[in-house]
Amino acid sequence: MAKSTPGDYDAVREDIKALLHQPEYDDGSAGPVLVRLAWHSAGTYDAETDTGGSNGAGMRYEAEGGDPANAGLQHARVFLEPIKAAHSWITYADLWTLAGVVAVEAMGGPAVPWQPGRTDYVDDSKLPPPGRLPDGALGADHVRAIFYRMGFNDQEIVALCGAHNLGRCHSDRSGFEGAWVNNPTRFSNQYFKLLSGVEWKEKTLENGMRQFYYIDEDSEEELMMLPTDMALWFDDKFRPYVEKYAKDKDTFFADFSKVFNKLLELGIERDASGRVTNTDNVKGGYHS
Ligand code: DDH
Repeated sequence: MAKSTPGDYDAVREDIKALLHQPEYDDGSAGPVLVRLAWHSAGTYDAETDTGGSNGAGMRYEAEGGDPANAGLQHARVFLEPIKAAHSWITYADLWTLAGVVAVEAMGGPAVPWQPGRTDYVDDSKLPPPGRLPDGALGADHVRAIFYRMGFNDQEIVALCGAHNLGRCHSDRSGFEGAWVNNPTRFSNQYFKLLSGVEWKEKTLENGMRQFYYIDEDSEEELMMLPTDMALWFDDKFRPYVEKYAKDKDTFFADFSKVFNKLLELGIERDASGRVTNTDNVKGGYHS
């Protein structure tokens, strides 16, 4: 990996793309876990107190990284270490969010607008407490409570959850098991087609976790949904968006692009030129 001049984000993008192919890992791609890293780095945001969010890359520290919801994301961070080593000028907070955006597009998804400028300063007073991320075992009320806290509406919640077209659950990480779709390294609207189009049955895993399953007729592969995924289908206000995205891939892609960018911008303040203005408000913070 060649070193780059500060600000050469295209060089970083190229190196992220080159590391996505990981024959020994999961379904052969680092993409899904990188998307999850980007989401979890940002999804701690609380609009009311203006705490959490991707600024600060707090997951490097035990207080946030040790949240059980973040189990397994060390794989994503380790994948990105050679990139940080080659392009040492980029902040972790920018690298993690950029990697998610690059992965979505490289796996066939939409281009997502991405702006740099996040800081790695950790403001202790803004560190999110554990428990800010959603719990897959719960229902629609919980999903709304989590995403309304970040400032999203019902349509945006459904669009964001379409990311479960990617990757899989690991019993040693979340306790859930399996992939949502047949081709979990290809971004599409298949998740919504399955959610709305087939019959899901409930089962309890040996570890006591409850999830939903469907045996795909062609591949005979068992696919899964979390209780929170099913909640999008069972809930009268979420369901119309599931139906819309199942029918209309282009609208899903356009909406996902917008809302993934919004997620990654939570808590980032910018001036008219796009420069981040809240990188130095380090109250009792420390520099990494
Ligand atoms: Fe998710 N997610 N997610 N998710 N998520 C898991 C995996 C992945 C929930 C729970 C889980 C989003 C929303 C929710 C991705 C992206 C996104 C796993 C499995 C659980 C559990 C973890 C493991 O065992 O390895 C819940 C609950 C919600 C919710 O909305 C209520 C959102 C919004 C995104 C996003 O990116 C915008 C991705 C990608 C994965 C696959 C990771 C992998 O390693 O593969």
